[in-house]
Amino acid sequence: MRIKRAEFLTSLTGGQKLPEVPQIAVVGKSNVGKSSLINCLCGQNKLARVSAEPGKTRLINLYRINDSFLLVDLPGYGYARVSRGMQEDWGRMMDSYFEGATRLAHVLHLVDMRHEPGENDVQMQAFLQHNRIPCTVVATKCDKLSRAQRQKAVLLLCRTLGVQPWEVQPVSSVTREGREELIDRIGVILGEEDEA
Ligand SMILES: Nc1nc2c(ncn2[C@@H]2O[C@H](COP(=O)(O)OP(=O)(O)OP(=O)(O)O)[C@@H](O)[C@H]2O)c(=O)[nH]1
Ligand SMILES: [Mg+2]
Repeated sequence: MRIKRAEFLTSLTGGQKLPEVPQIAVVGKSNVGKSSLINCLCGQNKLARVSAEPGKTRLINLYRINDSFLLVDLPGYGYARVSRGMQEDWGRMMDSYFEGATRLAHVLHLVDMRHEPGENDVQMQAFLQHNRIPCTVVATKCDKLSRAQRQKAVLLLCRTLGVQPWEVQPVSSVTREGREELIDRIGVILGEEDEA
């Protein structure tokens, strides 16, 4: 697959009806690189807003790709400095997204490759597995690790999150490593969705 067209569609706070088109959702801890990955996949650097400050994306942002599917940038979890009220808002937004997303084809679960997954990463992966939501673990910021460190990190991700090595895709939004592989994977997923 090639990403030929990408445009911002709208922001939601949860509860609104979602467009009836296939969706690929991006989840992960705050600051893991979700918005950067969307920009990298789309080959644009200002489509999604990136910030060195965690907690930048606080809404559900929808991007329309090739007029055929949506990339969904979900707000990050685990940002310690938000109030309890905001954490509850986050939970409600996520619940309402997953309940309403009848055309959810796949989730990209982003985890920073440099660190051991945290409790909330484990919980997110368990939620996806429990709800049988097909998922790829995207190991971000791979540019920061050597080849040997990456191998170790992938094994650690598999062990702590309970996934298989082929379900993990290392990427870097800086060097664009792993980008083609991820786009091909999305192409296959959407192709299967078309046939279903
Ligand atoms: N070295 C490196 N830095 C990255 C990469 N991806 C993102 N970053 C940096 O990580 C920081 C956070 O990136 P964002 O894309 O805003 O992260 P996010 O997950 O969307 O964050 P929230 O919206 O706050 O949840 C920024 O400073 C990015 O420049 C990567 O692949 N490699
Ligand atoms: Mg973001």
